[in-house]
Order: sequence, then structure tokens, then C-alpha cells
Amino acid sequence: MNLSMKDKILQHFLQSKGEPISGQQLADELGISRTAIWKHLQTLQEEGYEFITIKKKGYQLVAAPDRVDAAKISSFLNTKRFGYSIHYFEEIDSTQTVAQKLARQGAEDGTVIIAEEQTGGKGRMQRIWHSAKGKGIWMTVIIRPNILPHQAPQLTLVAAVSVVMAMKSLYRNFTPEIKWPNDILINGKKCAGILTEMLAEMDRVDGLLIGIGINTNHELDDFPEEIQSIATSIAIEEKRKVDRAELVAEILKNLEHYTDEYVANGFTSIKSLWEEHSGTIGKRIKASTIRETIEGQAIGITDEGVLEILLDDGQVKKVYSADIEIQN
Ligand code: BTX
Repeated sequence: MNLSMKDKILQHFLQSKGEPISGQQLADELGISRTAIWKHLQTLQEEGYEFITIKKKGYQLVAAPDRVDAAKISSFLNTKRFGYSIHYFEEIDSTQTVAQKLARQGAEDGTVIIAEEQTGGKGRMQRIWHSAKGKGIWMTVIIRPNILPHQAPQLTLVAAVSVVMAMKSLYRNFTPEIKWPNDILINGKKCAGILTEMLAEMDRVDGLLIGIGINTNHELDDFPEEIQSIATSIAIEEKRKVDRAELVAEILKNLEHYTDEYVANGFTSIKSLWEEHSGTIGKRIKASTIRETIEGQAIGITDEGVLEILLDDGQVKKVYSADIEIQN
């Protein structure tokens, strides 16, 4: 893990779960002087972490700011390679843009770009993704599976499954559902969106940028008015604020696991997990494509992630890209 010395110190405190740590012990373990430890603690205090000194025991972390920085995420991380390189920003235009640059410079598989706030968050098809400061998870994971360009949409489905499974393992008060292609809805409202971009040559994928946006600790009025009726957050549905770093770590664990499973064993198990958690399959829907509007019953997805709709006249239509509305 490429943590700075300051982050390594912080990680020790976060993992100590409130127990004091002796300055000498920390200095010995990290191979630096006690003065250097003290200086790093000063910097952390300036960033909003609060420490107290306990006689004969050392320093105790008593308050931490609500951030999704590398040290915080690492303290929950349980992966083999994903999340070992984390690029954290207070504010950024879009994590996708930075990810693109880093991927071109050779960033390793599982590199994470995450920000507290995005000023130019991107949705699909040039749409805007609202990314309020400190409220959500706005991150891109660079992955480098050995696949062909036509398989890339399947990895988008892997990402949706990873997010839903992470929510299901951490929260109890709601059931998230995937809306084709890649929205995560809770009680019919959008809580998360996924945007996948690809760096590829004709016959080879260099990398995929899996952009994940999750409304996490928003109250309703943290959303701009125009989306208040269609958006929700985990905090609204779970009825409590949640730890964003814990959710990030859980998603990274799943994304690594399901990507490896996909590369080793193919798409079948991912496809059935996706269908199992989908709120679209089996429902009557209206799909608006650039050319037409189609109504019918969503009956499944193909191996390419294409949606199949059974029309009233018995024909099955394949939809590659559309906005869909689920009808009651
Ligand atoms: P999408 O095109 O499916 O969704 C965009 C639409 O969703 C908007 O037109 C608006 O109606 C609505 N919307 C915008 N912001 C929100 C929000 N916060 N909650 C609910 N609804 C909203 C989905 O695109 C893909 C989003 C990916 C976002 C991530 S964040 C990290 C990464 N960086 C980046 O710039 N984008 C991705």
C-alpha cells in the first residue's frame, strides 16, 4: 500500500479503535524519531484529527473528521490488490478525468481515485452527476482485466453487482435494486450510478475506468431541487449516517472478487447475480432510445448486457442503450 508516513501513523490510530498508542512504540515500528511522529501528529491536528496525551500510555485519537482519505479507507481494507494505491482529493472536476490520465501513465490494477466533492461530475451521455461535498462516494477504480473490447459492458454489470452486494452486507433497513443498465435504486429512487469508460485498442483492453457515484449521507435538501423527487441516499433509507470509508472498502473487496471470478469462470455467475438483484427483469417497462419508444416486459439480459424486451405482439427486441421507466 503506498501510504505516506503521515497516513501510516493515522492508520495505526484508526486501527487501534480508540486505544492509546505510545509514541516510542510507533517510532520504533515505523523507523522514525519521536520528534518526527510528533510533527506528523501536529499536521493531522491541523487537518481536524484530535489527539490527547495519556500519561505513561501515549497518544489517543479522540475525534476524526468525516473524510474518505487513503488512511481511513485502508483501515477497513481487506483486499489482495484493489485499493493499494489511493489518490484522494478534497475537490476535483471529475474522478474520471484524473483516472484517465493515471491509467495512461500505467496506474496499476485496482487504483482508486476518490474525492470529497466533484465540480464537474459526469453521468452517462454527457449528463451531470451532482456530487455534493462530503456527502457521497465519488470514486473511479481503474481495473485492468485481460478481456476483449466487446466484453467491457459485462464489467459494468460486475460493478453494479459489487455495489449492491456491498450495500446488502452493511445495511439492514432497505433492499437496493439494479435498474438496467446500471442505476442502483432504493424504493424506486436513484441512490447510485455507474459510468464505465474504456481505454482500448482494436483487439485489446488497456483498462476500464469504473466510475461509481453513491449518495451516502445526504438529507433531502442536500440535493438540487430538480432531482429531489427522483434521488435518495443511504442515510435517508437506512435512517442513520453511515461510514463512507467502510462502504468504499466493502465495494473494493467485492469488485476485486467478482472481477477475478469473471476472468476465471466467465460471465454466467455474474449474470445470474445481476438478474437476482435487478428491479427491471420481469417488469413492464417503457424504453426510450434515440430513435423510438418501446413498451413491453423486460425478460432478461444477454451475455453482452443487452436488455431483452418482450413486446405485446410476441416479438423480442434487444435494447443496447436507452432510458427506461418501470411501469406499475
Ligand atoms: P446517468 O446518466 O444514469 O444519471 C445522470 C442523471 O441522474 C442526471 O441527468 C440527473 O437526472 C440524475 N442525477 C444527477 N445527479 C444525481 C445524484 N447525485 N443522485 C441521483 N440522481 C442524480 C449515472 O449517470 C452515472 C453516474 C456516475 C457518477 C460517478 S461519480 C465518480 C465518477 N466520476 C464522475 O465524474 N462520474 C462518476
